[in-house]
Amino acid sequence: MSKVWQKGEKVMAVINLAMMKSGEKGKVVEVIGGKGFISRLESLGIIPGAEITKISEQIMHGPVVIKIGNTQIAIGYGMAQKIMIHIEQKIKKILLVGNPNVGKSVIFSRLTGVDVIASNYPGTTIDYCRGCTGYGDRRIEVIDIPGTYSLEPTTPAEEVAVQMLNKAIEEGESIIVNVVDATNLERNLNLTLQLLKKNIPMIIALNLWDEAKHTGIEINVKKLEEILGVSVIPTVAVTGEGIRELVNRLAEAKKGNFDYKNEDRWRAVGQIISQVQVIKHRHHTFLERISDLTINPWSGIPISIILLFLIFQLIRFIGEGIINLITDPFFNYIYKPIMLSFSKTLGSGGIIHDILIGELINGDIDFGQSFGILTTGLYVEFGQVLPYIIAFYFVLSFLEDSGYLPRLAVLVDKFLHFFGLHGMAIIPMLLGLGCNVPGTLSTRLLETKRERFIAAILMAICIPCMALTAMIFGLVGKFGAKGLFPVFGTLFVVFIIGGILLKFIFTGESPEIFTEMPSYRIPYFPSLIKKLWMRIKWFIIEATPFVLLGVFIANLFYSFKIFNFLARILGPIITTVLSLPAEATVALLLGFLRKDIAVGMLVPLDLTLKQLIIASTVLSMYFPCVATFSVFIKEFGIIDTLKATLIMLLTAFSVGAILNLIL
Ligand SMILES: Nc1nc2c(ncn2[C@@H]2O[C@H](COP(=O)(O)OP(=O)(O)OP(=O)(O)O)[C@@H](O)[C@H]2O)c(=O)[nH]1
Ligand SMILES: [Mg+2]
Repeated sequence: MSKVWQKGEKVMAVINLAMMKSGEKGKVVEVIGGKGFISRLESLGIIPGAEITKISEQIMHGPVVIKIGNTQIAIGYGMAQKIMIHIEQKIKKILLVGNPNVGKSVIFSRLTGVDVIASNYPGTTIDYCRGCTGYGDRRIEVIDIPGTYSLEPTTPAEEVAVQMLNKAIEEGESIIVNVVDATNLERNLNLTLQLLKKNIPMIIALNLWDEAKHTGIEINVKKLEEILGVSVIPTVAVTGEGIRELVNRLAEAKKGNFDYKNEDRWRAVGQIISQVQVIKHRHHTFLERISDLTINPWSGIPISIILLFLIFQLIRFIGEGIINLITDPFFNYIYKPIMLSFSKTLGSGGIIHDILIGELINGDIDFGQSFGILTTGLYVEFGQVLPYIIAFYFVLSFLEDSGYLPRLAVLVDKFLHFFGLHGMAIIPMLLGLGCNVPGTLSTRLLETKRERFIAAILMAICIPCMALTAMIFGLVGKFGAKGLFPVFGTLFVVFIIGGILLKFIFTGESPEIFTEMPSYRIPYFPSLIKKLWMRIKWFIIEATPFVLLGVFIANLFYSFKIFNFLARILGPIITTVLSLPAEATVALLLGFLRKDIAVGMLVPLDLTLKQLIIASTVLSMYFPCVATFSVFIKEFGIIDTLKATLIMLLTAFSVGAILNLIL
C-alpha cells in the first residue's frame, strides 16, 4: 500500500495516456521504458514537456489517437500505458459519498486538514461540511456529507446527502469519491451501483481495509475495478494509508461502465460479490463476544447500568482530579496574586475595578463571589466547568468510537417508545449532556419531525449540559446526595412524565428503530484525542464570550440599579411561587445567556439548601441558553420554538412551585 498521506500535502495529477478521456489535454511527464522505446517516441515529439490532446479513446484495448502540434499520432494501448501525462483535470469539487459510518469524515479531515467529528455510529455527520485540498498547483473543494444507504432519503440528514449529490451532478465538473466499507462490501455496493447510474465521474475508496483484513475478508481489488469500470483504492482512513494514492488517482475518476436493471440490483450485487470476495473461516473474536453480551437484553441491561455508573464515577474522578490538582492550585496560587496586584493598580474599587475584578471580600478575591469578568468569569469557565467538559468528552468520545452507543440505543428502545421516540434518540440525549447545541442538531438522525421535536424539548428541559451540571455539583454537591438527588431526581421524573405527555400532545407516527450495528472497535487514540481537543476548543470559543458577557451585564445591572427595577417587577413571582429571594431574578434572567454563570450568581446569595435545589432545578429546565435557542429556531422555525418555549416555562415554574410545596 502507498505511503501515508499527510494533510495539506500537494500532489500532481499524473495518469497514463490510456486513462485519458477523448478531448482532454495534458503534458507529457515521463516515458517509462527502455532507451530504444524512449528514442522511438522522441522522434515523433513525445518528450517530457510536450503538450498533447487525446483525439480518440481506445476501444477494447485498441490504439489511441493523440495530437501533438499539428500531427496526429496513433499509439498502441500497451505503449499508451507507459506514457505518463500530467493532465489539467477540470475537477472543481469532490463529494465524499457513501453509507453511514464508513469513514467519510475521517477521509475528509485527512484531505482538507479541516477537523470534523467522526464516531463509530451511523449518523455522526448531520450536515455537509466544506474544505479544500491541494491538487497539483490548484486547490479543489471537498465536501463531506451525511451517510446514506440509498438515494431515496429517509431522514433529514440523508436528505442533505441526496440534495448535495444532485446539486453536484447539475453543476458538473464534480467527481464522487464513493467511500465503501470493505467489511460490508455487499451492502455498500448497493449504493455504489445506484451512484454508477447517476452518470457522474467517480472513484472508490475501499476503506476500513485494515478491519477487512483482520476479519478474514479478502477482496480482489483489480477484479472489482474491472467489473465496475472505475478505480478502486484500498484505504485505512484513521492511519492515512492509501489516502495519498487516492489523491494521486483522483484524475482517474470516470463514469463506470457496469450496467444492470434497477429491479435486479441486489442480484447484480450478489454476482459481483461472488466474483471478488472470499471470507475465510475464523473464530469469534473477543470484541464479537462482547458485542453479543452487550446486545442481549439479559446481560446487556445489567452491563449498561454498571457501565453508566462507572462512567459517572469516572467523569467525577477526572473532573475533580483536574480541579484539585491543576485548576484550583493555578487560580489560588498563581492567578490570584496577579489579580490582587492588578486590583491595587486599579485602586481597589470603582466601576472599572468592579467590572474586571469585582468586589473584594475582606480585602481578598473570592473566585466564587467577587463576580468580576477576570475573576469569577474566568474561574467559572476554566476553573470549574472546563475540567468537567474535558472529563465528559473524553468518556463520551471513547464510547462513541468504541461502537457502544447503537447497542445502548437497542437496549433503551422499548423505554423510549413510551415517549414516542425510538432507541436512537439516546444519542442526541447523550450529546446533549455535553452541550445542548450539538445534541439538538443531532436529532436529525431521527426520521420524523415529531420525534425530533419531542427529543429536543425533552433535552432542553431535562438534560442539563455539562457546564450547568458542573456548576450544580459545585453548588449543591457539598450536601452530598441530599443536595444532588432532589435536583437530578426531579429532572429524571420530569423527563418521564414530560415524555409521556409530549407523546400524547404531539400525536403522530413513531417509526421503529432501524439501524446498523457497527462492529466494536478499539478507539484509535490519536483520533480520540483530536476529537476531544476539537470539542474543548469549540467549548472555549463558543462559551467564553457568553460567560464574560453574562458577568459584564450582571455588573451593569448592579451598578446602574437596573436590578432593583427588575426585582420589583418579577420579584413577587420569584419570592411567592419559588420562595427565592428577589435577587435571584437576575440569575434567572441571565440564565438565558449561559446557565453556568447564572448558577454562579446564586453563590453569593446565601441560599438555604431548599432554595438552592429549587433554583438549580428551575434554572436547568426553564429555558435553553441563547445558543441552543438559536439552533431551535433554525431547526424547527419560530412558531414551533415559541410552542417549545411555552412548554419549557410552564414546566419549569410548575415544577419549581411543586418543589417549594413538598420540600
Ligand atoms: N479501523 C478503522 N477505523 C476507521 C477507518 N475509517 C474510519 N474509521 C472509524 O470508523 C468510524 C466512522 O468514521 P466516520 O468518519 O465518522 O464515518 P462517516 O462515514 O463520516 O459516518 P457518518 O457521518 O455517520 O455517515 C470512526 O470511529 C472512525 O474512527 C479505517 O480505515 N479503519
Ligand atoms: Mg461523517
